[in-house]
Amino acid sequence: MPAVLTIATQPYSDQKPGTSGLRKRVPIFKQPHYLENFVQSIFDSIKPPQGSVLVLGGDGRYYNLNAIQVILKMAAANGFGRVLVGKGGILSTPAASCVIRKHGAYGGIILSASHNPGGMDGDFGIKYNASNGGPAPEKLTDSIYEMSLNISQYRILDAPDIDLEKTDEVELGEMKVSVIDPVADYADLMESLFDFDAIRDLIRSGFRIKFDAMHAVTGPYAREILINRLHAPEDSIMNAVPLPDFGKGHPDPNLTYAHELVEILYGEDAPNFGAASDGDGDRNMILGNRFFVTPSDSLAILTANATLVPGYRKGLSGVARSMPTSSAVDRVAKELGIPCFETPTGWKFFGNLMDAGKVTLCGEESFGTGSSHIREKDGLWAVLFWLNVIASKKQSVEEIVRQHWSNFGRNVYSRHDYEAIPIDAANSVMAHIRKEFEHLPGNTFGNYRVEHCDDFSYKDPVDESLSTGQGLRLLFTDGSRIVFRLSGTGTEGSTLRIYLEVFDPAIERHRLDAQEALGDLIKIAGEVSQIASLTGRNEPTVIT
Ligand code: VG1
Ligand code: CO
Repeated sequence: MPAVLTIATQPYSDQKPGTSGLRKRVPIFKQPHYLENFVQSIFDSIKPPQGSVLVLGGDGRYYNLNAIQVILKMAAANGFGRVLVGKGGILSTPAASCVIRKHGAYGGIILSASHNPGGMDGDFGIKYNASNGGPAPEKLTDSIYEMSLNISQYRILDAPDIDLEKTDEVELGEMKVSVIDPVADYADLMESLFDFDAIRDLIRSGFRIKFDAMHAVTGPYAREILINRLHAPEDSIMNAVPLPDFGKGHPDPNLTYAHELVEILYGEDAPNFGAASDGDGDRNMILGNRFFVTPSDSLAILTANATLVPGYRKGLSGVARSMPTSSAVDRVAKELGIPCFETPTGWKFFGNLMDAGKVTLCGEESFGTGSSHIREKDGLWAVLFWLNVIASKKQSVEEIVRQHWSNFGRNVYSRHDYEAIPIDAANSVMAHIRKEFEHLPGNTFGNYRVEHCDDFSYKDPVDESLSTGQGLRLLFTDGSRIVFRLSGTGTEGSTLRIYLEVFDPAIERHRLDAQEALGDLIKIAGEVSQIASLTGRNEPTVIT
């Protein structure tokens, strides 16, 4: 029997999990005991009962396999009875959530830095998901951080690496390791929710789709679901082989980073439908022929059409969106007579609402949409939902969106990101805005009158926990909004996000370009934040 080693270690001071787990550059993760410290801090916080089951996998980026071998040996030395690990070390974030729930695991560790670039000099990340399949709540991430600041030793089994390349069951000390097919459980779940016959008919009728896996984790999932099960032609998927550096790309499905797909959908002989997902498979971008669907609209449209999909035929118990997400879905919820919750950014806040049966669908402006089928956002699920709605309504993406706008009005929306600003400069912008907020209520900027300013805080309606400092909101009397927020997922300097929203009830103006329609708000945001003078930046890095 291999021996359990107890290794002495020193704490690091920078292991505070952000919006979704601990995300750092690879060289930081490679420091002595850095990964081990964090993993031991997770185990010391969750205190797994002897014999518990753990799910383990990642998005295939550089360092994924090294980390998995370490975590397996640490799990064996910390009393786990079994680990379910994806073959090749692969598990998308939604698939991991699915596997945790289906197999009644105590929890799961997902190795991913999501949409951040990978490779030797790229980013790496690790997050813990609880037995409901969802991201660790703040209480738990705080405890993990606390443990990491006080750690003095970790436990690991002295054993050789195991073979992750074939599905098999092997022993690691007293623990069992099941190397599982990373796709099967997830694909079965999708088939149970959506009308695969109708989608197959749609594709057989000549409806052309293009899915860009961006050389990240969704490649094998898209192949099994879209090609093998839905019989889409081979050229319906692109960049479908996961690579450790994502082919040097930035696996972030938006108009800037998924430009290869965007060019195809806006080019000659474009397909009818385009979609992309991110590094770990939880995000989605939806495109029609020469048409972009904003994620906030997508959430509203899926909500309005949910009963067309078998898995949601009985209706929704409620919906939720993160605070910066546009209020398009609020209008739909009102019409359907169901509750709509507004949570802070990040998926961890949706879990309690779903566990309590209060919401069925939820989403974020950052290309994240999902439902209570798991406890993470889910990229391919959103793609299949759209395909199911299209198959049922027999309309194009653009027709569906325009009809939605004429029924509900349009929440014109955009996010401007200023990436990698020096931390001090970003903090001074936020401090400046806070100060401005003291005297802004009642002021007018052209046609816009400020109704209210605050720093968003949220009291969880289920466990009553309070989360403060979740974004500076500038709310106008006509329902328009500007939100300023610092990212919790970047690894270089600070990323400042500015979220802009106006409501446009008039169908005639719906052809206006979003940046044009938001022009006044963009100016107000610049004036209130003084971002140009405080950071030297005149333009956002990314506009979505
Ligand atoms: C970003 C998004 C947020 C999302 C988070 C994780 O966070 O804005 O909506 O939940 O990424 O997404 P931030 O703190 O950088 O704004 V992912 O695909 O990591 O799982
Ligand atoms: Co992601």
